[in-house]
Amino acid sequence: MLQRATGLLLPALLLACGSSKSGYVVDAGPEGNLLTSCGHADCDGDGYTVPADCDDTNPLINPEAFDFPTDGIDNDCDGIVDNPVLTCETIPAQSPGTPTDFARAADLCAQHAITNAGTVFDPLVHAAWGQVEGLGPGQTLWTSTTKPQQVAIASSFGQNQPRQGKTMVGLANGIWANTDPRNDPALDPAGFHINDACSAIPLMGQDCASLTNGTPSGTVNVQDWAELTLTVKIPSNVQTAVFDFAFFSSEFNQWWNSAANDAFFVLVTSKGLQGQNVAKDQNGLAITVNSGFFQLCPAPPGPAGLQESAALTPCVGLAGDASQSILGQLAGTGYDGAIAGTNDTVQALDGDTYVYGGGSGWLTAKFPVVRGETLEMRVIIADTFDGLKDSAVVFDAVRWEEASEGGGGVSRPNQ
Ligand SMILES: [Ca+2]
Ligand SMILES: [Ca+2]
Ligand SMILES: [Ca+2]
Ligand SMILES: [Ca+2]
Repeated sequence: MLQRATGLLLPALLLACGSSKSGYVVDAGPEGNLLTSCGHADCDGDGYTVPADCDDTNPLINPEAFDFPTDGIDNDCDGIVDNPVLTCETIPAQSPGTPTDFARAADLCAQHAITNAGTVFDPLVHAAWGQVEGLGPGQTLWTSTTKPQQVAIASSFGQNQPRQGKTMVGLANGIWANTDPRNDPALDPAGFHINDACSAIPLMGQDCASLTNGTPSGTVNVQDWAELTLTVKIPSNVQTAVFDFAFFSSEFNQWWNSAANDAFFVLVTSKGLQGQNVAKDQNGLAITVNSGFFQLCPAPPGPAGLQESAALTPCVGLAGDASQSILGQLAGTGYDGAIAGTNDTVQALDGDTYVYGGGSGWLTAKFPVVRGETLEMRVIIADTFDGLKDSAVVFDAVRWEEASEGGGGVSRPNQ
């Protein structure tokens, strides 16, 4: 085919086809313009030929691209410029649904255009429930699987609505949506635990430190594991993956600033990451009751006596931090300290009265990806130390950005 080449385009075109049999041939056109022709079928090297490739000069435009809805370009070559963003909830035939149903609830949707395989491009390659294995007491093999009662495709959680579409993923390290997560029993058999969770999961140094309140250690144990494992094909024009989540824990505030903190991880294995967590605070620690995003009021590290109800009364479960809208995001979740008919304080064994329950509020995580790569995301919530006092997470709106975000990170979206 013939293409009109500009001075800017020509070097790129020559480079793109330099290794081909014939490459671009450059001729003077009738008006003195430079005309180029490509001597083979896939001039931009994106694996697609005309007409499936509706722009064979641009490797970012092809049926495996995501059609960004505001750029005026038919990025995915389905013949429609700027397709509306799809949502793809499925109604499970049987509760709680398959891992694939959960991935669809998180908005990993088949797209529009037909690939070389003859199917619609689908960023969801595979979904599965995860588990963690280790040696428990007596050196017996122990496995904590994701149990059906720990997971839900949720249309709401308290007052929290899905960030995209009509449903979202709910995971808990106890029974999902229990009205009193403080008093939920452990789901794994009593006495079983993993003696070295950091190597069993596995977790890198900084991620392991999240489980041990900042002290790198291999001795922490975990229980009541819930994990949705997603294998994802990144669209051919995407350099940043994005998702939203909100974490809630009844460990707060009794177990604030201790190693008995539950944690949320999204561990990514890709061309650039080797199983590291991409949902972390500004200090690089996972989202736990000790992370920066959790302690919204007062600001970390908080005043002396934070463990006491008096210090937290204006912050959690009562007045809340209105500027962050967190109180509203706790209401009705079971993590808002408001057990029906009672107040939101609990007497601890040491006689202290503490406020229970809190959350991170909705957060947005971004991480760098390589265009067209296939990666694995392990979306995990787990108990640490023991299986008591639950935490929960909602996970939603997996989406893409064309530009590179550098190292990525977590931020609070505009409410
Ligand atoms: Ca092509
Ligand atoms: Ca192309
Ligand atoms: Ca399109
Ligand atoms: Ca577009």
